[in-house]
Amino acid sequence: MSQRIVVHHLENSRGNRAVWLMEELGVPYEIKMYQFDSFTFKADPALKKVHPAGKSPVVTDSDGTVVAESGLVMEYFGEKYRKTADLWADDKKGLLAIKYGLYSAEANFMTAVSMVIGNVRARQSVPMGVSFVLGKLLGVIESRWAGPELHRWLSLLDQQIGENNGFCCNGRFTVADVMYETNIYLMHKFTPHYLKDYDNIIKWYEAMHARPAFKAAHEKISQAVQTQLK
Ligand SMILES: N[C@@H](CCC(=O)N[C@@H](CS)C(=O)NCC(=O)O)C(=O)O
Repeated sequence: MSQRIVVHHLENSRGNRAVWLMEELGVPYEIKMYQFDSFTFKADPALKKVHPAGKSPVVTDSDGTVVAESGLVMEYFGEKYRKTADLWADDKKGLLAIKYGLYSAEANFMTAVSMVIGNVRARQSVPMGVSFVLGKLLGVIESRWAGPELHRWLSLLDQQIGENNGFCCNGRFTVADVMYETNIYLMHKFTPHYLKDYDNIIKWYEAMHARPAFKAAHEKISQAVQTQLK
């Protein structure tokens, strides 16, 4: 069986990573759009027919292989196309650095991002009467645990970028940059004040968004939303 790669993408989701990756790799692919349920914020159950986790991103390769988890999508396709697009590494040190990026972006780092954003949004949405007490409690969680934890990962990323020629690792653009962009995008959108002291991250983030492949990915996602969801 040989067909095009299909990126199964939920609107406004980590699925952006997979589309951007395809553009950087320069391979033929198509986007199949799915929607979040506006009440439960869960994905369209149709995604479970592609992979039982039912989450985005999930990618069907041209031979029918299904790859779920954004980190694994980066690894599988980065490795597969390493000869035609240099987003991967062949040496042990380089591979470890890339894989560290793939694991850490979705593990502790994303947990801290979710905690802080969830906390800030919860404080904004609690009803007036309970907001004082609940707000205080959430504020303590953020200032004592989630905030410092997030700063730990932001400091480390900022340092990595400073030591790697303006990229996340290996002194050049790799799949790890694609992965971390979503973390910073979320911070930028919901809690930008957290980023203000991280000059390397801010410069890197702007450079990522200026990449032709990044722009092309977002253009294709907009077209897919228009043609498939509206
Ligand atoms: N660790 C997974 C997370 C995937 C994930 O949680 N995706 C969200 C969108 S950003 C999703 O599909 N949510 C819908 C749902 O949970 O039903 C990855 O990196 O791919």
